[in-house]
Parts: sequence; structure tokens; C-alpha cells
Amino acid sequence: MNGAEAVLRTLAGSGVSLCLANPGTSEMHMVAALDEVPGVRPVLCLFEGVATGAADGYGRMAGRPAAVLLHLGPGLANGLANLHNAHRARTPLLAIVGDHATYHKRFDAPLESDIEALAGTVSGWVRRSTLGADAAADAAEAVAAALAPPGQVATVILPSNVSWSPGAEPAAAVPLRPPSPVPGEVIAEVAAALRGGGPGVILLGGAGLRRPALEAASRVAQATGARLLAETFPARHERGAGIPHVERLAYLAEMAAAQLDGARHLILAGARDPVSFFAYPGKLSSLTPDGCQVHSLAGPGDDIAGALAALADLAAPGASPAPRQPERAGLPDGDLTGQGAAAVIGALLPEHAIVCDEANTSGLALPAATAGAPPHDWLTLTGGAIGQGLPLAAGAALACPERPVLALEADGSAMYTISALWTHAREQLDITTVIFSNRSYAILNMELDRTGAPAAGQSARSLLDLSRPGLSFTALAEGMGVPASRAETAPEFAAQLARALAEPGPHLIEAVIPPFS
Ligand SMILES: Cc1ncc(C[n+]2csc(CCOP(=O)(O)OP(=O)(O)O)c2C)c(N)n1
Ligand SMILES: [Mg+2]
Repeated sequence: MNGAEAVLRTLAGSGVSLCLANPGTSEMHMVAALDEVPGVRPVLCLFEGVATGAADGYGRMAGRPAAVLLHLGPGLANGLANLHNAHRARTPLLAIVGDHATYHKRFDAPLESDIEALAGTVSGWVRRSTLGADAAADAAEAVAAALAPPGQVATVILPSNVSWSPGAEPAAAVPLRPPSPVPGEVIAEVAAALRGGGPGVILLGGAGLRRPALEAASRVAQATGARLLAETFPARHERGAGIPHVERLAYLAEMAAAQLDGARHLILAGARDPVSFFAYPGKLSSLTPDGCQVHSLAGPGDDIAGALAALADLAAPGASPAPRQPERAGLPDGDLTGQGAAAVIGALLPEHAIVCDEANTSGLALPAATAGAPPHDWLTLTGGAIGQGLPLAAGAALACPERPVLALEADGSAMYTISALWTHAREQLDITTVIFSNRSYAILNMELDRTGAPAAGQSARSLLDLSRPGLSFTALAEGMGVPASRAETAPEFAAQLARALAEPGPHLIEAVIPPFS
């Protein structure tokens, strides 16, 4: 058995069953080994940023890593922005980067590059395999590293001669480390602060936004009067009817400051202390209110749900969680706007949907419009690197083929990784993509004013305008095998969304709306 097959058999034995790939010559033995190891499903992506974003979506929903197979430094670099988002999401993800044969590197062939430097910016763990006989053990350790709580990007660099060396054997799966328990003193200290110390806010993040943690946090809120907030860009937020509702901390610093205003105690449960997304002249970077004491109940790698349950038992022994009541908006009429589209989505969102939200400014009304819809998962742009939504949806659908996936996608962001639609079609993934076609980098028009940049003229505005020429997303989708339609009124959008959700397989709806509507 060669190194590549031993690596692949090791991955299959360690619970890795998906390989998202955009391979090259140095990965050919890994590609060939996929025929020998039927337990690992190969999925082709036409751009590395699609493969890495899909691996992120898969890891968030499956709770175990997909492998993503990349071609040397340039292939890794093409995938880096969505690896950054995965890194910020703390997604378990295994990047396998093929490299030149060990003896070939000193010849400085054209694709020679500093893979370690690129990998280091997004990976919590990096290893270069140097011997065919060790590659399988490296792979087993990489899977365990990817799954080290709460999850991270682990990168294995695999030289081609390590892959093709004979005499390798699969390695056994490496035992996993559970999340760290939170000491009783920490829980007692937080309980005391919440009981007697003035208004409290519990800021939830990571696994703190999954149902068991939300129910425990809700009990604490009921008993102590503490307010619950979610981090601004959660990796995976379970919400909807029957689940305690938690509003997200706003993106705009002044709105976030208003949400946190008056808090004397800020309890962090899987979230970091809040900071402004960007700096603005004359504005503060930290959003923690003056005089507010910050308590770290549970870090991302801790047993967040366990800590919240222990806190609830101590501070809220008799309290029950407050589930969100079911509520559906009626279907709106008239020309389509962002608000109207949100109302339609709230009215039609299917039970157990997975929503991949990169709607940006067109999605401002979505959280309120969907809060009382049947239970669903909401996945967001964790690292602010746009071009994530369509790949993320592919990965979520590959992880959960029985669940409907809704990709809510702004037009500018969609174009970065539009070729994800081809993977949606090829794998016949049950994804409904809504493109919010506002023909603009709308948020940057707002930021141009907010940053205090000098009054913008034609040149500046032209860099934020997508109307010349207008993009036809129906043509783009159909060109890649995804059936598509275009909606300009709310009833058209409702009819098209209902049909797309009812039919299996991928669909795309181009929702034409004015910016900030
Ligand atoms: C990788 C990356 N490149 C550039 C940016 C800067 N950026 C932030 S928002 C944005 C435009 C967003 O436009 P669109 O997706 O159409 O959303 P809209 O603002 O219109 O709602 C850009 C270019 C970014 N965040 N990430
Ligand atoms: Mg736009």
C-alpha cells in the first residue's frame, strides 16, 4: 500500500467520509487512492475557495471534519479566505495540501512556495509528512487535532513522493479529548454576580448557541433577570419556535453599545468580549460598557452547555426555559424589497432548514421575520471574508442530505465563489439559493460615509456599483445546471420560493430589490 492509500484508509477509519477537492499533479496518488477507499466520497469544486467554504459548512453541521485536498501553496492560497472563516468559526476541518516530492523542492520549480507560512495563518495545527511510513499516523493525529475542542483547521502537507512510497499501513484513530469541564468556583462566582450585582448580560457563542445550552441560559435569565445575547456572527445558531430566542449583538457598534448599555456584569459563555467590527475615527474599539465587569464562564473549548446547566442549577433551580412561541408572518404584496423578502422567507421557511446567511444589507429584516418559524439552524459569515455563502451551503447539504438548505446570498458576495453552483448541480444538493440582487456593494456605500472618508465622487461610487453591466444570475445559474427564476414582486418571490423548496435538488431565485430596502 502506498502512503496516499494509507492516509485515505486512516481518514475513513477516523470518521472522515468526505473529500472536497481541487487537485493537481502532486495530488494524483491521493486522487487515485479514492477509488481504493469507497468510504471517502470525492466531491469536485471548481475553485479552492468553494472547497474550503464547503468544508466549513460540512464541519459546522456534521461536527466532524471533511478533508479538503488542495494543490501546493497557490491552491491553498485560493482557499485561504474561507479557511479564515472556518478558523473564526472554530470548525473542525482537515486541509491536505499536496507538495512537490521532497527531493524536488531544492530545484525551485514554478509551483514551489512557502506552504507552512500560508497554512499557519488559518490553522491551529500544521504538520509536514516526510516519510510514507509516517503519513498515516500524521493523518490520524491531524483528525484528532481538527476535533480538539472546540474544533480547528488542521493542515497536513503531503509531498508527492510520500504519497507514492510503498510499504505504508493505515493508522488507528487517535482518541479524542472532550471539552474541559468548568470548575465549580467559576460557576459559583458567576452565580453570585448575577444574584446580587445589578443588571447582567450573558453573551453566548460557539456551542452556547445550541439548544441544550440555550435552554440552560434561558433558565438563568428567567430566574436572575439577566439578558441573553448571541455573538454577532455565530457559526451555528439553533433557533425558531420551541427554542429560547436570543437576539444577536448588532454589527454596527452604536447599536451593539445600546444592547449592552447598563450591564454591570457581562458573562461570556463561548463568546469573546465584544469589540467593534472595524475601527472608526474617534470611536472606541471595545464595546464593553464602562463599569461593567466581565466574567468568563466558559471559553470556546470548555463544556459550555455543562457550565450553563450547572449555573442554572445553582442560580435558577426552579426555573424553566422560555421557548419562542410559533409565529409566521403573512405573505406581503407589492414590489419586492428586502423587508418583503424576509417576510416571505419567514412565512415559508421549512422545519429543520439550514440557513446559510450571507445576505448582508439585504438580510437586516431576516432575524425578526424568522424568529418564530419552525426550528432551524442559522449559519453566518464568522470571519467577515465574503464569498462564503454558496460554498457553505454546499457543505451543509453534503453533511445533512435530509434537510433543506437555504442560501441567502448578496449579489456581490455571490460572485466571489459563484462556481459553487456547479457543485450544487453536480451533486444534486437540495439547496435553494436566493440572490439579493441590489446591484451594489451597498454596505460599502454606507461605510464610505461612516468612516469619514471625504465626500465620495464618481470614481469612488463606481467602485461600489454592480449595475454596469448588470449581472444575470439566472443565466449564470442555468449555465451551471441550476434551474433559475427571477422575482421582482413579493408574490412572484413567494411563488418561486414555495416551488423551489417543494422540489428536490438545487434552485436559484434572483430577487431583484433596491439597496437597503
Ligand atoms: C474577502 C473579502 N473581500 C472584500 C471584502 C470587503 N467587502 C465587504 S462587504 C463588500 C461588498 C458586499 O456587497 P454585497 O455582497 O452585494 O452585499 P450588500 O452590501 O450589497 O448587501 C465587500 C467588497 C470582504 N469583506 N471580504
Ligand atoms: Mg449587493
